[in-house]
Amino acid sequence: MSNKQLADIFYTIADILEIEGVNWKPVAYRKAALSISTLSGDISDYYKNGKLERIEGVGEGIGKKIIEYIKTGKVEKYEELKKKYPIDFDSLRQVRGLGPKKIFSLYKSLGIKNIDDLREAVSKHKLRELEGFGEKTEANLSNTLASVVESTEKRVPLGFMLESAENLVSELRRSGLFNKVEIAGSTRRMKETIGDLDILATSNKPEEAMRFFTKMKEVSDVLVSGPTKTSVELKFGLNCDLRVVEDESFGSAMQYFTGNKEHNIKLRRIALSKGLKLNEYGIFRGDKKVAGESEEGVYSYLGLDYMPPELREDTGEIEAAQVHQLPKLVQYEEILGDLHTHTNDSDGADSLGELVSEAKKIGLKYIAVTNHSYSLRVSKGLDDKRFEALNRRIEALNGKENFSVLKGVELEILKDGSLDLSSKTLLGMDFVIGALHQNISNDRKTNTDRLIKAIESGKLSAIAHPTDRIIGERPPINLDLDKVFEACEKNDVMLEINGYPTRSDLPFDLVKRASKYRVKFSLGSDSHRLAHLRFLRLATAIARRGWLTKKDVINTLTYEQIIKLKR
Ligand code: DGT
Ligand code: CA
Ligand code: CA
Repeated sequence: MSNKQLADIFYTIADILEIEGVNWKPVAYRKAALSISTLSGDISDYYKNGKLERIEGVGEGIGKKIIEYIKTGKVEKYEELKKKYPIDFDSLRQVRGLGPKKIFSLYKSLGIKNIDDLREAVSKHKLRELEGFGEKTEANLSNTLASVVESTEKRVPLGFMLESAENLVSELRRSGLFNKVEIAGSTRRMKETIGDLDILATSNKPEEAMRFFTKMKEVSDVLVSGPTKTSVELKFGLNCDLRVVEDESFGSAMQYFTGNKEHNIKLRRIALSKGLKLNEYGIFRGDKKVAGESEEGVYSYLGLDYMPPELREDTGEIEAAQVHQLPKLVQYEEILGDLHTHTNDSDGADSLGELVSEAKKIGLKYIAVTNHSYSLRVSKGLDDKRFEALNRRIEALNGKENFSVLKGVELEILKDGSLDLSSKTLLGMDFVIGALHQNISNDRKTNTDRLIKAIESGKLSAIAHPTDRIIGERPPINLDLDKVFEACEKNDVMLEINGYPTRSDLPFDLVKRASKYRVKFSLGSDSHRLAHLRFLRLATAIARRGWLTKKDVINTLTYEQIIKLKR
């Protein structure tokens, strides 16, 4: 029983209701499913604390289904619908270009129930004869299928877990049973998704300390228990390894258990080439330990500059550290504002006033309010007139108490590459993020041309979540990214790094690739409720993982500097 399973049940109910032509309900189920899959705590705890209705999109009807699931492990309506439609929607939904109706028509005509059936049908060229498919669609599907994420690997987006992980560490520290407690592993590297949580500690009372850990309220099950390593399952849907090491090895243990594996292997090779041995206990010359207490000491003994955890992915950081050429990464504290947020004027949960006061509270100097434009009907997009009114409200707020708001929009790029609002409205905006959300083709050239036409319009500040992938849900759009980056360079259009956990888009490797062009990056949380503003930190992490420096990221500029940027 988990948040994800329940969310999948609701997504499937939505898909089936859509096939049956039911109005509105599919949207409601999808909204609830999205909220549930992004909760930071266990859904049953929300129920126990009487907080179900506080979850966005959960009203009375859906609330009842959640309670039914918590009590019985099942949702009767789902079981009924599944009997009528024995289709694996969870996997087929991940294939870009396949909506519920297409999935159903594949089932009706070819008996396709899951990804394997679909792969087989595509390889036997059975789709080209079907109405609404054809040879080109078949070829595109064949490409898309190759990149569908295998759902067997259970990884969770870092952003949904980070705060819970940090709270857990704080609690361990407060117990007084540890000398040091630190997060290691992929979480310390701020990797976009994490497989499990690794925590390192030192303690004078390891047995008592481990006992404290296994009894914590966040722990649902103890998998392995010992004085140096204990593994548990956490209620928020993640396994966690806690290792207790000696104080004098803490630095090498941090180095080793932060990884990643490839980075570690390369370091060990360097150690060997210098006649040294490197492991999680230290660096050794023969039997003599020569480093290991601090992580800096480990790197410097190997002749390497210290590198921030975000860089440790073996993508050139070790070679750069050998010749003192590591980039000076943009710092978390240098980010002054958030350049992608929504209010309840479109599909956000909170009002402009609430969003602004929360942003101030967490120390930001400005935000861009970037609600959806008219054509994104599911998100209550605004037309020219409503933007006009909203912008007047923003102007009235502006400049008070050392805080500023940019008039912005997350603008639909229409099917033919034209823009969704009038030139007049767009000229009145401070920050325009162009986005592809609808009518995405499987054809690379079609998508690329469409996006480039918008980039060349001279009206965009940035491209929102450029690949449009959703982790665990759908692969990136089929795009010629180098052409897109080149067009951005030529037309002075920025690339967004969207920190919303399931987006994390651009991903870090593409950030690094894009930075070879003369382009700037804008960071945004894509916040749809107050608590989401914290995802800006995840966008900064991706910028750092993509080797960006202060001058690459425009959120390091002041409000006055940003509104002066030419567009
Ligand atoms: P994850 O949990 O899949 O998100 O990724 P990590 O990087 O946290 O990996 P995990 O939890 O398996 O291991 C924690 C760290 O331990 C990893 O970052 C590097 C180190 N490590 C794990 N396996 C190996 C290995 O076979 N060789 C070396 N040298 N280091 C390893
Ligand atoms: Ca891990
Ligand atoms: Ca681990």
